[in-house]
Amino acid sequence: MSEGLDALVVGGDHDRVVGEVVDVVSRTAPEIREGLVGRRQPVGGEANPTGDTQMEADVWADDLLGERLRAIEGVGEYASEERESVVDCGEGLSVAVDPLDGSSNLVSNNPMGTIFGCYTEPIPAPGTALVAAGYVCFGPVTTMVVATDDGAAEYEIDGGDRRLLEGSVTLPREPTVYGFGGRVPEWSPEFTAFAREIEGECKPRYGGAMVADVNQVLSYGGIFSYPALGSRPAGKLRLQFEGNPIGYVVERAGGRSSDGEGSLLSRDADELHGRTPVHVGSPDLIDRLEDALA
Ligand code: AHM
Ligand code: MG
Repeated sequence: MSEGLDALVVGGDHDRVVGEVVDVVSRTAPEIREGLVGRRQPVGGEANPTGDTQMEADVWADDLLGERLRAIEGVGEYASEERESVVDCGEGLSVAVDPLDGSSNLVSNNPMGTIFGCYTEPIPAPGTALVAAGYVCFGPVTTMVVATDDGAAEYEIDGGDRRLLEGSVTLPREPTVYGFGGRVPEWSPEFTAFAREIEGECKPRYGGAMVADVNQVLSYGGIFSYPALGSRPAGKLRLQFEGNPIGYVVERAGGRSSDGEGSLLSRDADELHGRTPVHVGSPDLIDRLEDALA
């Protein structure tokens, strides 16, 4: 296992499996990055199981990660945002992946990421069953944040190597940036009123890829939300592949996550592709948001 991860204890028998999952995701990241060339168009205009446009790179990255993660002894299930159903592969941890989060940014060549979560229960599972989660951020350089119950660490990925940047990622207390998804007329009056307050306190930074938008909240402090919308009362983002893993990472970095009422991690997991409003960031701002929405 690379430098730094051993500082993050997963516990029990899960250490080795989580370590291998992290290794596979980080070793595959440079290949995914290179393989994006020539795969930036939609797959014959088709939609993925949740109705969004599937890009050629989405399918390709899912195949690559799926094949490698399923081969790990101790991975019992593989689930992906790009697949209709969960793939059973034996006994062990259930791994949920969003192979290319924010892949609509392929068209405009903006940042994207890969998200993963390791659950101790069959998927769909609640966030309380996560023992590790993380993401790769394909920005100007490739970085990775990995969280376990012990905390969060950030790495730079250079070729096949994962180099530790920060062994204890901590969300800055002072809020600086915000990014809110969806069209403003679709927001509830309560969320709109909260957004007006935040606009006076922080700088807008919304890029259309949650991984990159959350990564800057972890870097500078602030808040990211994809709220409930008039046309989508459950919001856009999926609990298994996006809300839970990102909520887990932010909480382990000292922030808070919320579905508008309480931690994303305590939300019931009823459907594989179920959606949820997602709010993550500095604890004070998430407290204020929950008060505003109450
Ligand atoms: P995807 O996983 O299919 O790429 O969709 C999720 C992405 C998130 O990364 C991002 O926060 C959101 O969709 C952006 O949506 P919008 O285009 O409505 O701003
Ligand atoms: Mg996504």
